[in-house]
This record gives sequence, structure tokens and C-alpha cells, in this order.
Amino acid sequence: MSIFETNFARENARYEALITRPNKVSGSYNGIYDRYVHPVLTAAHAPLIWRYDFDPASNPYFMERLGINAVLNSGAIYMNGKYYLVARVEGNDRKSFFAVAESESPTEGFRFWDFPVQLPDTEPDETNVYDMRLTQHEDGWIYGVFCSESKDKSVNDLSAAVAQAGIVRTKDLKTWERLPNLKSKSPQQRNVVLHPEFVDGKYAFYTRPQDDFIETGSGGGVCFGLCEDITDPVICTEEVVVSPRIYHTITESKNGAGAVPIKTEKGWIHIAHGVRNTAAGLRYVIYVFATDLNDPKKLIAAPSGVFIAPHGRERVGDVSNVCFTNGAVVNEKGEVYIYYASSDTRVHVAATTIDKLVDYTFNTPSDPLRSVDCVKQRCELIEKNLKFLNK
Ligand code: M1P
Repeated sequence: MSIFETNFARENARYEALITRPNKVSGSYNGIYDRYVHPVLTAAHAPLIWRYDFDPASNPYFMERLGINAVLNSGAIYMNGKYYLVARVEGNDRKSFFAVAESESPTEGFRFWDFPVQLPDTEPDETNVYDMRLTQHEDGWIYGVFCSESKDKSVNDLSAAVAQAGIVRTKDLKTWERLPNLKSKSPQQRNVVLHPEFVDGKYAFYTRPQDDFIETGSGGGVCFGLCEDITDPVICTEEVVVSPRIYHTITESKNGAGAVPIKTEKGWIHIAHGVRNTAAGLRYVIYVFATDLNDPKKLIAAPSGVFIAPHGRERVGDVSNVCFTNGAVVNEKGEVYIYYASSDTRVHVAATTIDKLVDYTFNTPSDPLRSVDCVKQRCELIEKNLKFLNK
């Protein structure tokens, strides 16, 4: 066999073994959700036809020509009995793009379609796109809201950038119509999510106003605003804070909406991310809050602290100490699958149910915000437990 044939056969076999590898629940337990042992998507899940030139004449060593650096923050949707992830795929060139991976199982077997999403090129200054949230809206469209990043030409700083919310819509995840970027009063927007239902007859967005590309500055947290016309998307109301940044909590530095809110009998459940600063840099964790069914800007539950934090090998990657989600699905059995990326490098899944998520959201105590009160809160739990143990 030629070098090409040997390398091609080996890599093809490795790829198929990876895609068909069974996944299983990991040993860690909290009663809230199950983590899975293997990531569901990694850079190695990128099809070989995306990366290698398959022509032995032009690629005698079967050398990678267009490498993939990471597969991360993934939108998710459950349709017609199948699970679809619209992942952020980052090439070795640092540019991200979107690609659809499909599986009949929520926890394993995700295989990318042959071609990545080819977005209509309507924003000439746009350099990078990432982190699509997929909303199955009651108007019949599936919307993808993502970060559209451009260089900030107004300042003399090579890395200055502007983040806006790009919007596309589709019926089949194959043909995508691009709509104008969302306009709001904030100079920058990232982590914008479209609510799945009309509110007061209007489209409703969870936004994250920010003064700067990285720092949210005066931005008070995850906000909510309405939009009359999705084809000319402008936030026409005040952006009111739904889930605030709070001193000495997991949202102190910033936070952002994550998965599209999940409708339950008790309220809309939001799975978001919160960020705090540390000597080792920013630490991103996933947290949960709930809003009112009839008024989704009204916070009705805020379980204390972290829902998912990076564990073990999840803690290391291109941007270490990060857990981030922009996609979760619910199937007809009431099972919930939360797709979260670790350290901006690969995508994992955590599985729970609507019942457990509701229990967690509405029965986990909220953060008392001061150590002395946290101790009181914990002592109450201990006293209650000791009574149960008859001590
Ligand atoms: O690197 C961590 C995350 O940083 C950004 O999130 P935020 O806007 O809240 O800082 C996003 O760019 C996200 O893609 C990334 O995972």
C-alpha cells in the first residue's frame, strides 16, 4: 500500500470508530442530571472530507490541509425524532462557522452533514460568526441567533471588535435566510436568544447589553426586550434586566442567556452562563433561573450558584475553566439533554428530565448573598437532616 493508502485507511477507521463509539453515564452524581463520559462532538468529529485532500496525486502523504481546531458551543433542536446540533466549528485559522451534526440518540453517534452551513453573505464587515441559539418559534420558522463579529474600525486598536446579534431562519436546517442584524440601544450585543413564543404579539429577545467587546460594563445582566418585526429587527422597548449580575456571585463579571428557555408548568426555565474573575482568569459556569409563564421578563426562581461547572478534563482547553451552553432539547418523554461546551474546545451532554429540572429550579434555595446567611441556610438543612436521622 502507498503512504497515502495506509494513512487514509487508518484515519478513516479511526474516524468511524469515534463516531460510532457508545457513550455512557459517568460516575459523578448530584441527583440533578447525569454527565456522560465522552464528549458528543470534538474537533476529531469533523469529517475527513473537510480536512484532507483525498487526491493521492496532490496529497501523496494524506496530509491535513484545512485543520479543525475545536468544536464547541452548539445550538440544539429535537425534530422528527432526531437530535440536531448546530455547532460552532473553529478552523485552524481561528474563524468559526456553523455545521449541523445529526443523531438518532441524544448522547452519542453525532455525525456532521457533508457541508457546513453556508450563510448568506449579507454583512460585508463580518469577520467571524459563533454560538447559534436555535429557536423553534410559534410563527413556524426555526430561527438561529448568533454572534456576528466585525472589526471595530472606529478606534486605532488592532483587536477592537464589535459583537452584534445575527439572525437567520430556516425550516429544514439546510436552506437559511439571513435577516438583518438585531438593532438595540447597546453598542454591542452577544448571547442573544429569541423567545419561542410571541409576547404581547411581538417577538421577544433575551439580550446582553455590553459597553465593550469583552466587558459588559454598565450592562446589568441578561435583559429582555420586544421587537415588532423580525425582518427589520429592532428592540423597541427598554431592555429590562431579567437575571442581574450580582457582586460576589457566579455572575459578578457578566452573564448571558444560554439555551432557549424551556416551557414547564411552573415557568420558563433558563439555562444560562455566569462569569466571575479569578487570579487564573475568567471562570465560566452554567446556572439556572426561571421566569413567569405569562411574563417571561419576570424572575420567579433563582437557585443558588452553579448548575454545571467544568469537571476534571473539562477544565482544560483553548480557554480553560469554561462551561458554556447555548443548546438544550426536550423530547416527548420529558427527557432534557443539555449540550454544553468545556473550555471552548469540545461539546458534552448532561441528561435530566423536566420533573427533575423543575424540582431543582423551584426547590433549590436561592443565594443569601452573605457568608453568615449561607451558614444559617446550611445549618437549617443540617438540623432538618439530623431530625430525620433521629439524632
Ligand atoms: O470564552 C468563553 C466564552 O466567551 C464568550 O462569552 P461572553 O460573551 O459571556 O464572554 C463567548 O464568546 C463564548 O463563545 C465563549 O465560549
